[in-house]
Amino acid sequence: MLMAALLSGCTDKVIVLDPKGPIGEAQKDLIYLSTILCLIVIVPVLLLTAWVVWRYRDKPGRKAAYKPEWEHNTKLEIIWWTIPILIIIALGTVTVKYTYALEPSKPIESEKEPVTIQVTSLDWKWLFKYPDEGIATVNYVNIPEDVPIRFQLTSETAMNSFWIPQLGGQIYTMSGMAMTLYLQADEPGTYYGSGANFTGEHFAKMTFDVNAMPQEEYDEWVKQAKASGNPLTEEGYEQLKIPGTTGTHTFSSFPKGLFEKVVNQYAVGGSAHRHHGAAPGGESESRKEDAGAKGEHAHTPAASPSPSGGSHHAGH
Ligand SMILES: [Cu+2]
Repeated sequence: MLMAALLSGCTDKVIVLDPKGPIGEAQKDLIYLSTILCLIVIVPVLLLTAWVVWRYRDKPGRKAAYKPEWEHNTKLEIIWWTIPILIIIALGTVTVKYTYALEPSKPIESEKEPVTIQVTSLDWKWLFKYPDEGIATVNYVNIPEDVPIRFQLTSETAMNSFWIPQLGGQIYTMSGMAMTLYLQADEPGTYYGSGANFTGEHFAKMTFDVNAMPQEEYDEWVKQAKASGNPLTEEGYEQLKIPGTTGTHTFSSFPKGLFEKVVNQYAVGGSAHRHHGAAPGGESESRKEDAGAKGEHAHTPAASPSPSGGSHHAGH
């Protein structure tokens, strides 16, 4: 609960427990379930601790038997082994089930086609690129409601963490690799987004609004953004890379392949491999159709001598 209180940030609501999408909803259920299972242990233990200390305290004229050699009681052993084993089995089952169900790169079931948004964390701003629409934004992101959003994420600089608490859990943005995260907003609204990983001086200013809106409104916004005549150029991107803060921006276009270029910038000869965040049950098949597939996960050759190299992932 203290955690929950801390996660609420500056609002009066605990936003993590007020989800507005299917992923956040499922994660809320998991938070409640595991909290309840833990409370089954914690509450009796704390109460018994206080009671035992009081009940068996030393006092003048005590008549309790003195049994320093006592060591075994079958009935007690059965009680305090069975209950934890059952709780661990329940907690384990639930966790495994949700871990697979909520795999970040697993597409959200929907009859609507997902919208792809490429996210890049910079010092200290967020760049969002819409490869299908050909537009880009800085420090805010508009999405259609009730449509799965496929976020592809990387970092131009230090590792950061992309988090929209009301839509779902955080995922890291890392330089030299791309992660995939599916989220969806079930209702229109403005949701708080943030960089949840300390990245230096103006880290606290790396917040952004996620505006979920009806499809027609979204389409209208895309049209307006395209017509705004404010392209993000190569030079413009170089400017964005300079550490500093900035407001929100809307770009009518962006350099083609910029996301892939950022992801592959440390890979010599563009040799890249991918596997992080692969959907359960077949990383290669299900990922092939991903846009920017080559950038899905690249490591520097120094760390990864062959594209299929095995052990270089220890540590993340
Ligand atoms: Cu990796």
